[in-house]
Amino acid sequence: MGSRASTLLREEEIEEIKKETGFSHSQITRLYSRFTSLDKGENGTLSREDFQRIPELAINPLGDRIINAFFPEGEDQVNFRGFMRTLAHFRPIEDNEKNKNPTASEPLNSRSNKLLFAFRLYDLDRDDKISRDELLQVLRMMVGVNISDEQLGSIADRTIQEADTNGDSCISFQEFIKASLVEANINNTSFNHLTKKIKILMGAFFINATEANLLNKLA
Ligand SMILES: [Ca+2]
Ligand SMILES: [Ca+2]
Repeated sequence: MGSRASTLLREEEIEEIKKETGFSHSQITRLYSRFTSLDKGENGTLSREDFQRIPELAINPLGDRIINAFFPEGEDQVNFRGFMRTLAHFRPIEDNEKNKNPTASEPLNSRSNKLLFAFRLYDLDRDDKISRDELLQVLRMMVGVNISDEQLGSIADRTIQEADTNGDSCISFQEFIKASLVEANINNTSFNHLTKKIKILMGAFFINATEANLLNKLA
């Protein structure tokens, strides 16, 4: 067993995390005990391997991408504070209303922060643009095996065409926001269910609906 002291969360830390993330006191203590149970090294941080033990992430087609999002660039450990900051993106948007604090900066679970989080799941090379290749990689993870490369390619092309307003064949964050706001106007029947999936994938809804499960599983 690890030392007891390292598994205690100080009251003032809870307050700070509460302010920063919008989680309630009881959610924070629950997630802390989940965090420590995942922390097999008992050193107050989680590694990628620790995350892979979360069943919800292990079966999620984007699990690796989501796990990646917990880690600051170039680091392979995340502490409880960072863990909570990332998880805060998964809180439903409507929770903001309950804990409204007019002096606070934009909450991590705001629509635009959720979209930025989703955007970064695509933008692997972090050049602030989603290339055709990056889009294809995610599509491949999401749609499974029954779609030919050719079909996937044309879905990627179409999605980029739709979203790309400055003609650089990539999707910037601004274009991503706009594309996520615009309701489906593609109505080609053979791609219908897939385009729906892509729309869901691209919007904040994706973070809300699919990934809220992650929070439920953890808390
Ligand atoms: Ca990129
Ligand atoms: Ca563009």
